[in-house]
Amino acid sequence: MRTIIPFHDNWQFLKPGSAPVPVTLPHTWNAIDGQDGGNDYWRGTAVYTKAFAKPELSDGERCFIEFPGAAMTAEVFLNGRSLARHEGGYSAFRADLTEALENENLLTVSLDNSANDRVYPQMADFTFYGGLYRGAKLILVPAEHFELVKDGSPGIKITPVTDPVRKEALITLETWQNGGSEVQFEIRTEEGSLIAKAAVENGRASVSVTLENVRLWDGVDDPYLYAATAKLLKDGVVLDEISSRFGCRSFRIDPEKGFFLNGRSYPLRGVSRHQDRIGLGNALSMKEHKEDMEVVRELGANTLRLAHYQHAQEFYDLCDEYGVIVWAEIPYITKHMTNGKQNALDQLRELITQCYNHPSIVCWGLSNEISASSPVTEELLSDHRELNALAKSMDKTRPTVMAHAFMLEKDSPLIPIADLASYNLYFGWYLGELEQNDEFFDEYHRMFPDRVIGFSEYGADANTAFHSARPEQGDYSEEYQCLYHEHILKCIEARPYLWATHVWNLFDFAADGRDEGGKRGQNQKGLVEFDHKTKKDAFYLYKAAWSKEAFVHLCGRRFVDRAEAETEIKVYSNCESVTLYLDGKEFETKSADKVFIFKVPISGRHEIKAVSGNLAEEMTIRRVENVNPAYLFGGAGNVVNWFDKIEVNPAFYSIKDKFGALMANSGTAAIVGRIMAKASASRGEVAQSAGENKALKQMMAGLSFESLLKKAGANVIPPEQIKAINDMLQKVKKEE
Ligand code: GCB
Repeated sequence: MRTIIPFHDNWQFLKPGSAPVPVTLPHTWNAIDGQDGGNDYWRGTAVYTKAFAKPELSDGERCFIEFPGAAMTAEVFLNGRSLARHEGGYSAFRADLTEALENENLLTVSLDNSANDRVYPQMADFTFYGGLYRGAKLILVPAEHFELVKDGSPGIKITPVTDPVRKEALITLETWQNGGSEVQFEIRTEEGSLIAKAAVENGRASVSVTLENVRLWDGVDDPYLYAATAKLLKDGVVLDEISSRFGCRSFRIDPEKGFFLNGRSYPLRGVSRHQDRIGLGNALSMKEHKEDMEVVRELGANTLRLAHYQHAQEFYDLCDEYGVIVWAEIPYITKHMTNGKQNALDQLRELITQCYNHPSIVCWGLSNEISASSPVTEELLSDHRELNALAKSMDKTRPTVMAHAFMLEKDSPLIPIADLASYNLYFGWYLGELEQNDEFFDEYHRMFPDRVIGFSEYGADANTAFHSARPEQGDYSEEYQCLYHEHILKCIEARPYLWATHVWNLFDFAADGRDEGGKRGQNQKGLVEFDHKTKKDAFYLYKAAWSKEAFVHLCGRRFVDRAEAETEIKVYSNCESVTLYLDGKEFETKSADKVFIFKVPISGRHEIKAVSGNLAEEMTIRRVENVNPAYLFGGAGNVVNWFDKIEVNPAFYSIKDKFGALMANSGTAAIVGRIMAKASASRGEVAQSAGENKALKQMMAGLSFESLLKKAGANVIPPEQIKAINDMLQKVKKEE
């Protein structure tokens, strides 16, 4: 039988040029500098060491070490002997320490998160934290044991094929081992136990059993989990034992009607998650995982895209337990690397091997926005074909998927390589108008009615310090984020063919290359702030759409100072009607679908209360003379009003002209080019490199320079500078 020994304490961490410090795992060395902006977090090779006494091993027992996540490239030494090397910071691996063990031991793990051209990710909009951020454990096993090393395998693979109508499932159980003669499988059901035995042949054992009267794993409504155990036997003696949970469910995806779970329509509506948190980096423990899941449950989402890499097993376990359907993926992202093919294949093989038994996972993501800064070449296509074939060879039960960048042509040969497609669209935030999201999907669906299409990312940044009575794209206000999501939610609800939709993102997360919207080092598209606690107003819009728990939420609680004689009070609720009270007196009752808007005259300080049945929320607002400058991104001056004041002579160039026209004139191209480079720099290196994308350039050419400037935001290009740019452009005469 095996013994698991947690191995988190008494490590020493050594970064070149610094003295060693004692650390407890999980640990990352970028918890602070990876979140504070500047794209200057330390990336290099650091070393973790741990001294330990030889664990007691009897009768040829072996000692393995497991690292559930070691970022990014790891080499493990015991007493100076190199025992394992692993490339990829998000999947687990194990090493057999036995042969190198002495009475007193020094374990050394050398970790490297520096830039290279081989290991994904190398370019992406998130911080590539380095460290032993998911802890470590020792596993002591008998000489003959279930597989531990190959691709970080759990040793057991469980494939349920479920017929939800007949309430029957054929369960195939397989194990791999280096010895023993027979494996005894046991499935615990509500009625008792089902036991089946299989002989070990060439290191593998396998049985298939039928479960009758099966209780389904039925999404958030009833995510019932079965437990299976495998015992490795020799001459009737149990040598090793492992177990895993599994769920019995079936699903299909229809290009017209979307996702079906266990035979019923089950539209997948949810959010994406990154694995980090302010102050902690990615060194999370079970406490943080559970807190994150509680937020998902409050929201009422029934799906999570666990982006952009393999997440912790603990988190997939929580998804299994709460019935949240998962899109799992590897970090083959943004930029294709000629030398990265093997690593992409390795990371996919490990993802599928390690995560196969989770009923929550329904698809394997091959790549994300890979065309954002790479042309779609034959090499890129062929890498995707190989990844797809690998996934198919390992898993006959789940489709493959890719998340595409909006500038990827709808008829690109990349799209049909995977079974499913989804697009990341940011019309209404980075550029373009909100309606373009609707148009985009309608056109795709018209062009390819037989293809499955989904909405893998959409979002708008919001800083809860910023507020506006006239919210505008690019102002980072909570109110614009609300308007943005109100539009997209309608877009989604009107398009049941979208097989899955995922808000980008549930939480603000670290992207050290970013410096925008009043915060350095963060992507602020979260519905919840980076503390994972402060919920932005837009959170409650989705809660109103998805949660069954009745509530009323008053928007604008942080928007205390109102400069208008009549202010808008918005309530998000899943109740049918909401009554607003002004200073204790009933003001108005409205019926609406999720979004209740009241126009309230104000003069001084007012108590606002929203009530539905016995649910109520209160807040205070007050009338002020001028807009509170602290509410405005960029501080002084309302950017929006400011733009309206610019007057131009149409015979000369101006910011009102199309970006393409300004770039076509050598006199204006230099001025405009420099400004756009500055704007994209504030959004990190992904935006900078995407700026080179041909399709993106074409799309931008058709937009007015003014609209691009607005989107860039006042912090990056202040109003005075825009005025100066316009003055310069106005000196260049247009040709007849
Ligand atoms: C994307 C990427 C994601 C970014 C997001 C953004 O398309 O897939 O990693 O964080 O856009 O916010 O720009």
